[in-house]
Amino acid sequence: MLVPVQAGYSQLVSMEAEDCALADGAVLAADVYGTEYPGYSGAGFVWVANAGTLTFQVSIPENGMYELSTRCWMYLGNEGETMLQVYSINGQSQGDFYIPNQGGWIDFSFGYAYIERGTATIEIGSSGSWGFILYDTVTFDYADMPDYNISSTPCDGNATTVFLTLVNDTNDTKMVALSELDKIPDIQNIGNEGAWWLYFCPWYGSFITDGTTNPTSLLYTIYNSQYVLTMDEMPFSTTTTSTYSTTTSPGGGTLGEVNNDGSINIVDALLIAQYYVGLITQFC
Ligand SMILES: [Ca+2]
Repeated sequence: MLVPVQAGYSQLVSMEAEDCALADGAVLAADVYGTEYPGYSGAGFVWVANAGTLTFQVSIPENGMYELSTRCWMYLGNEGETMLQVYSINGQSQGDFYIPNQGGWIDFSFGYAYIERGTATIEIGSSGSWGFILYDTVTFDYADMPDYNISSTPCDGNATTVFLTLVNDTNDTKMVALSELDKIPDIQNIGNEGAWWLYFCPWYGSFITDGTTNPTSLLYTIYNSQYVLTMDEMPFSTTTTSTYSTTTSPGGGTLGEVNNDGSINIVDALLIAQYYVGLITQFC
């Protein structure tokens, strides 16, 4: 069953952080060792020194993508430095998030997560968090995404979590890939969850041919998807690394040489792939 996700509902949760259940060292405060952090709302803020959790429960009305965000202040070190924070849904970590010190309160999004209908327990400051942060408010809402259709069959949530973690680790400045895998992610859920891996490379042999690890229908769908470039669609042979044949286009340029660096290589292929899925609109 496909369930459309729609933005525009009233916010599911919008609360003072200090109204969450606080544990493991998280405490309500109005200052930290006498230093004030003005501009908070409510009774104060939640001070998480080197450990502490904030927990709340939310009723998830339908399967879909949801977003957790917070107003917070990472107060340690110099501006620009970051501290790793983790949050979890129903006990499952949603990845590592490096919240920067920006010298004041900031609105920080923990990104999107696919959650199924029911009651979800959200925990901020889960195991692995470094702390040294203040939380003023917490917001949990439908993800503000286009009206994608969400498959009732979730893909590998761990794969999506890893993707988001890698993107966060590089401040979204590098592309990330599935260099090896057994099960190929569902292309619809890749789109739904925004986990746009640069490429995927499944193990060969029975992983492809047993009809179970990667069902034929999945292979057919993903290799024919408009969002997936297969090797035969590359502008050059991908089986040789020493010599490429080139073709001169009617306009005088060389087909496949999109960044004008004098050679046709994987960089051109990656640029074409980005262009194809709409991540860039021009090559130079
Ligand atoms: Ca507050």
